[in-house]
Amino acid sequence: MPAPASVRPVEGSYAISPDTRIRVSGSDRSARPARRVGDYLAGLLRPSTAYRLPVTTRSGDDGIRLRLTPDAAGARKLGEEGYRLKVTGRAITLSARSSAGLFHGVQTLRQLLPTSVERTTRQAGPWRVSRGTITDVPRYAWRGAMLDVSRHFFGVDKVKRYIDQLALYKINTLHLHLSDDQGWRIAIDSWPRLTTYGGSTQVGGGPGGYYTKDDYREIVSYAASRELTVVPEIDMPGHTNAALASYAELNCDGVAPPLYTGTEVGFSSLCVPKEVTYDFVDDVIRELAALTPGPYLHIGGDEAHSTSHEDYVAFMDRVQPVVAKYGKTVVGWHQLTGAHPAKGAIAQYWGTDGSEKEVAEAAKAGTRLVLSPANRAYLDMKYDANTPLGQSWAGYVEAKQSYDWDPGTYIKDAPASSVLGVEAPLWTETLETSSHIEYMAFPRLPGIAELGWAPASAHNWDEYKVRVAAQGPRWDALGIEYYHSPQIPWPND
Ligand code: TNX
Repeated sequence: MPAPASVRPVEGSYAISPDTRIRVSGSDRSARPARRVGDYLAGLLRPSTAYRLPVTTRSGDDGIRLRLTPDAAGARKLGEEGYRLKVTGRAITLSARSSAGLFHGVQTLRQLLPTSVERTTRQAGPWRVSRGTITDVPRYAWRGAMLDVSRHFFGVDKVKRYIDQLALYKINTLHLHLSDDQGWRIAIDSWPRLTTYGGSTQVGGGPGGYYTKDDYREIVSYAASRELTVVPEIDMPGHTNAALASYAELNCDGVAPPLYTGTEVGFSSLCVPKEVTYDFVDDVIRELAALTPGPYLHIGGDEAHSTSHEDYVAFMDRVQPVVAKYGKTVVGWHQLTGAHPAKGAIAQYWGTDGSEKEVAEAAKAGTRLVLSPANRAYLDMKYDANTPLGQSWAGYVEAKQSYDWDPGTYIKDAPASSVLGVEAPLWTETLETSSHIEYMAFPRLPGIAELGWAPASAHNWDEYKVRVAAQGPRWDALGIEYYHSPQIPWPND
């Protein structure tokens, strides 16, 4: 899970034993990326197997071999993130062109082992892996998950926990919704009140919180260690009450509104005609870009109901070049396509039927699309009327509804080549803890991950539901409290 592109099974198995070594190829320096993945794999396997599993650069034809082969004949087709996993009676050989490919291959290897491998105490084994060859490449380059840390704040450890869960299903993009009406969550040195005041509460009036720059760097580097790129979002010009409350001069009337702890949307706007607005935006984007090794910066742009259309267009015309000036590619919610998306911009679609003409037109003109249809990919939608958490404005989204659509043909009249990938957003108006996150994300998240990774030809609900069911015991072992969807034949239910 997600379904691999190609699997060729062979009779028999390889058994990981107390003597197994993890061999990483290459001389010291060139072996470094493979060694990182080797260390990560050893860290996963040691607690439950209680084997030593030394990671070594000494070559050999046995053990678990991680090979970085960027230029090998035949490796080309593995692309940036693909891998080949070959299991014989004597060795497990994982090859890829990049550490990302090796890392994704390790996630596959994990799933080939008994679910008890996920436990953190010593388990019985044996640790057998079926023989055969898996050759696997993703369908899409952007396989994302978004976490809204504004409506409720989630600290570094909770974000890391979610990152580990995303990595299981080869998600490679973590979009953090860092600002909204209810809270500003990332320290900006030139506008300190954004966090000290604007970050001091959340939905329901709790204490909120924010990331210092060091906290944020820690998230970015942890994500990188799991081969995820962080895409930071500052939502503008709407969804800005926390900023407007922190600095009176950002308001057209010069009066700071109170902090906001409710869940209405669409009532706030930066002041488009004021010059100070662009000083503010420039400072925020400059500081955020400096914290961002990835290529993307998300500027929001949704639900700007308190900004006139004319102002919205003027604002986006001025702000997109600022993102480019600081070396980043613009991402915006799909309302950006109603303005003038910059060359190379990415629009994130969150509608519910793919019929918006301006989205298709922008796609034809070169805007790339990330698909997050709210009635499919929104992890904060209730599963059914009885779901205790979440919202239902886009309807109920059960597991099948979430999985059963095709990103390649979803937006009417958009070229399939404009689709960069998929993303599962998790808005947190009603969510406060890691268990809340997990209950909403599982089992839907792996379904969206599969739409992003598996070839379209593998798409089949009846087969998918059996494969996702098999993940349940793994989630139990990992301490993930998932929703036991009645549509899925869980083995333990
Ligand atoms: C719509 S989706 C929003 C968010 C809410 C979400 C709740 C989008 C771009 N805007 O502000 O949190 O619905 O489901």
